[in-house]
Amino acid sequence: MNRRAQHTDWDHVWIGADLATMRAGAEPYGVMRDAALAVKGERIAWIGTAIEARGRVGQRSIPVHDATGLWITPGLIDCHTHLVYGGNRAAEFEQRLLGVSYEQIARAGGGIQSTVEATRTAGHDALLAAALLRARRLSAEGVTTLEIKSGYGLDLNTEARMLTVARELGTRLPITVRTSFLGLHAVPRELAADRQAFVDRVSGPWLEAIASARLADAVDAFCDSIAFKLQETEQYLRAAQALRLPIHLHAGQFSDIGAARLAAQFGALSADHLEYVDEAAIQALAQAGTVAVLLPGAYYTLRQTHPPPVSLLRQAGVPMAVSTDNNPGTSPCGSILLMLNMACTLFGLTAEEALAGVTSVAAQALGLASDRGTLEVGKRADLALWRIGQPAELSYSFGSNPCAGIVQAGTVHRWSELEPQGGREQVGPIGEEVP
Ligand code: DI6
Ligand code: FE
Repeated sequence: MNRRAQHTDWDHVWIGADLATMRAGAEPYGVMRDAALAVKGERIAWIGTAIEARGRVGQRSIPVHDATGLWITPGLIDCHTHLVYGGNRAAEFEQRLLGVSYEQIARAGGGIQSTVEATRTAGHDALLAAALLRARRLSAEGVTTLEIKSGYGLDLNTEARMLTVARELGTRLPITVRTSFLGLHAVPRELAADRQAFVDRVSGPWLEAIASARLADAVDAFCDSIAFKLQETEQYLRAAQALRLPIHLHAGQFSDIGAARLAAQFGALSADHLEYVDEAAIQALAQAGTVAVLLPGAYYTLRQTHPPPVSLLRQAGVPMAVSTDNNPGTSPCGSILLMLNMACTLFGLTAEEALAGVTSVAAQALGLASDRGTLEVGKRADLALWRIGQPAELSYSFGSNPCAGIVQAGTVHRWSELEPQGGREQVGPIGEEVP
């Protein structure tokens, strides 16, 4: 019998850290100071005071990590990304700097269509290599769960390839990947003359094929003035509902055509963007328990001026998540921490709401709230370790990364391993084992 198992129920314990548990309760951020957290297998096994932990550990041979001076939060959750794609759109960025709008570019056949071309021609390996780099950067900032959408294939083969690559990322990195089939993102060129044929195909045979290959954990659609109409979206969501697939919806990014209300009607897990949404729809989202996913990176990139109605969402009790929306067109953003800052500075979230937006609420947006998103005994041992003096620093500073390491499903990963080049110097000890 394993000596460790003989002596204790713990595989690892971090002692002396301050915890931002993100549990709802009296303390902001669910803070516990001078605390300890123990892990057994993939789960959090115990949380208590540092003093109590030292007593329990005694002479036993448990890997004890001195976490003095560190903060521990739940592993971060980036709940809305389009991280798998070919090429990039730097040339369109240059056009937009000259005054051409995103909508003009899209209507002229650029935008999403140009990424579709690049994604269709990229093979599996090229897509995977590019996506690995992007995902590693997020991982180095404490991300342990990542949602990835398809939607740049617009044919069944390429959509399936995108989702396959997304799933594969989860086996290459210490990250849980949740996939969404973004069936309705844009109409492909070859069906431009017959939108309905495309919607029928996506909602019928394609959705069935994706579902039966278990490539998607959920579905998504882009329901907006420059994308798909309410009725088209409804047809797709009905088909998804019949297959019992959970629903996310791009709603109100450019205009309010009633997409948020549709999300609520379908009991969607999340309605995303929500710059343009009326009060009645906000009430409907609250009633439905649908999470509002705020995406300040896209708002910033498009230089939009109409932020989501955060105080109305807050008053109505709609939970707010925050995400990168990592995509080549409107949010070529590799930093979840920058999104925390922008959610506060551009949208008016509190620093605590922003952190909840990438932990407890982001878990809810993915239907994973009972499993992760807070530090609680029994939850998955996905942790992020930080060299900060208080949790608000995660939202306050930008352009720097205080992540010291992560623990994913109970396994410890140091920051240096997660750097894209694999070798940046490690800055100081991160809860090194104490003999
Ligand atoms: N909304 C967005 O911001 C992205 N997709 C969507 O539905 C943009 C995608 C792109 O421009 O490539
Ligand atoms: Fe998006």
